[in-house]
This record gives sequence, C-alpha cells and structure tokens, in this order.
Amino acid sequence: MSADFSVWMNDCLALVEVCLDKHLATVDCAPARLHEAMRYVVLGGGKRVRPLLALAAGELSGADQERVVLTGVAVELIHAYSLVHDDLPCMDDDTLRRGKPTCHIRYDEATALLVGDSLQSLAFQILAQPGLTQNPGKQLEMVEQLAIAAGSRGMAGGQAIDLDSVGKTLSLSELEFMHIHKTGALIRAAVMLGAYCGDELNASQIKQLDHFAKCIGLVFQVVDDILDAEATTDTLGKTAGKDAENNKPTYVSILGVKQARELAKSIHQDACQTLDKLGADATRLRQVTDFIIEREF
Ligand code: GRG
Repeated sequence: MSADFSVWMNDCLALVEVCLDKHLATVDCAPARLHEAMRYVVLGGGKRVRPLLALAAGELSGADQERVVLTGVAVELIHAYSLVHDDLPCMDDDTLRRGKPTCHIRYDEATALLVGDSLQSLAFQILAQPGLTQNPGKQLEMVEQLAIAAGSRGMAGGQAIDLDSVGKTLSLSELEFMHIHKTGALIRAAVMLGAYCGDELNASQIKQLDHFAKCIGLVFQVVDDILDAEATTDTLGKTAGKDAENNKPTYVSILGVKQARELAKSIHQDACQTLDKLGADATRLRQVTDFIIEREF
C-alpha cells in the first residue's frame, strides 16, 4: 500500500467514524438500551469498505467529500443492519461478529431486530436529508437506488436465496445470481451513490463505473469465500469454509480454491481494465479495489 493511499484511507476512516458517531443517538436519549445496542453494533469495528468505495467514487466524479461521507455512512448503516439480522438464530445463528458477541447475544433477540430496523431507517433519514445534494431530483434517485439495493430485488432477495440454498447444489450462475444480490447490490450502490454526489461524469462513464461496481461486488464475495475456506483448512489440508460446513454452496465448494482464485483474478482484471478507461482520476478507486482484493490474498 502506498504511503499516499494509506494517509488518504486513514483520513477517510476517521471522517466516517465521526459521521457515524454524530448520527447515532447517544444513551442519554431514550430508549437508552436500543441506542446503546445500535452504537455497540456500528462503532469501533468493520473495515468500512463501502464508505471507502463511495469516497473514492466521489473523487472520480468531483464530489464534495462532506456529502459523500454521508452517502457512504448511509450504505454502511444498511450493511450493519444486515449483519445484525444475518446473525439472528432464524438466519445464520452466529454468536460472534468482529470478535465480539453478536447483538442478540450481548442484548437479546428483540433488541437485535429493532437495532436492524432502526439502522435501516437511519440510513434513509441521512440520505434523504435536505441539502445532501444540490439537486433534489438526483437525491430522490439516490434514495430509490439504495432502497432497491437493500430490498427484495437486492440484498434481502439475495439473503432469501441464500437461506433457501442450504443443502442444495447450485450451478455457478445460480451462485453468482445469489451473490450479485446478497453482497454485490450494496457494494455497487456504495460506488454509484458516491459518484452521484458529483457531476463530472457523463452517461458513458457512469455506465463504465457501474460495470466496475458490479465486478467489485462480486469479487468481494469470491475473495470472502476463499478466505473463509483458508481460515478453516483442516490438518489434512482440506478446505471448506464456514458456509460450506453449514451446507451452503460457496465458490470454493463449487470450484475448489485454485479455480476460485483464478475467477477472483479474472474479475479483478476486468474491474481494473474498466477503471483504466476512466483515466487517472480513478486512481483512488483502483487503490481501494486492490486493498479489498489483497486484504486476504
Ligand atoms: C439479513 C436482509 C439481510 C441480509 C444479510 C450481507 C448479508 C445479507 C449477510 C452477511 C453474510 C456474510 C458474512 C456475507 C459474506 C460477505 C460479507 C457481506 C461479509 C461482511 O462484510 P465485510 O467484510 O464486514 O465488509 P465488516 O465487518 O468489515 O463490515
């Protein structure tokens, strides 16, 4: 990682934390337990990949950083809500997240459900606030895009397919369809909403950026499956991963580690070639992309 990128990233991460902290109600505000649980879930953890992508896309479109942070934070809050609900006993039933007890373990199931609901509402409150962009029509479109990305034709739909896939054999294209929705839709929204905060991109550049955003959303999941498999390699060198152990199809369970790595490389290449067409202003996006891909490889 270049020194310049590291400084940029740390500055961005600090902005994101301040913005999240500012928008989450404090425990002085009733109901204290719900607000405490929301802060427990959101603050002090997570790679903040989605806000970083929004900020890098915002640089490409000449956007004001203060506006883009709000957009990235809105996407991050949807992400945080999805993790809280994903960890519930009725879904993945996980007890640890980011090295800490999951929300329903630390608090209780009803609180975790309400934390997710409240984080989702807060995300839309932030994105809809007057003055976020100077163009109210465009802002309304951004709200619509996030709603689509989070809903049944995006992340929640992907989660429904995921839950339904337990014990089933999926083809590669079915697996891709699931992940483009479950993980990819929100990552794509982060990139596109960040870019929509500025106005220096033409229609053809927006189209290229959207292709890049789809690639990065998908490769994120392929890499996640590989990391998961490698973290659970047994003494005989057999890799499966937590999802595969839970009888869920993954890129590694379908392709094996070697081919899954090749797939990740080829999608990464596609993403980078697309960025090349967007010129030198896409440098930050390329750096964030490399950071995401190389985090685990
Ligand atoms: C409950 C509606 C609903 C949706 C849940 C995204 C999701 C859908 C569930 C998460 C399951 C999961 C672990 C998927 C793998 C890819 C992924 C999204 C990992 C977590 O994202 P990171 O790595 O997490 O950005 P941090 O902790 O860094 O924020």
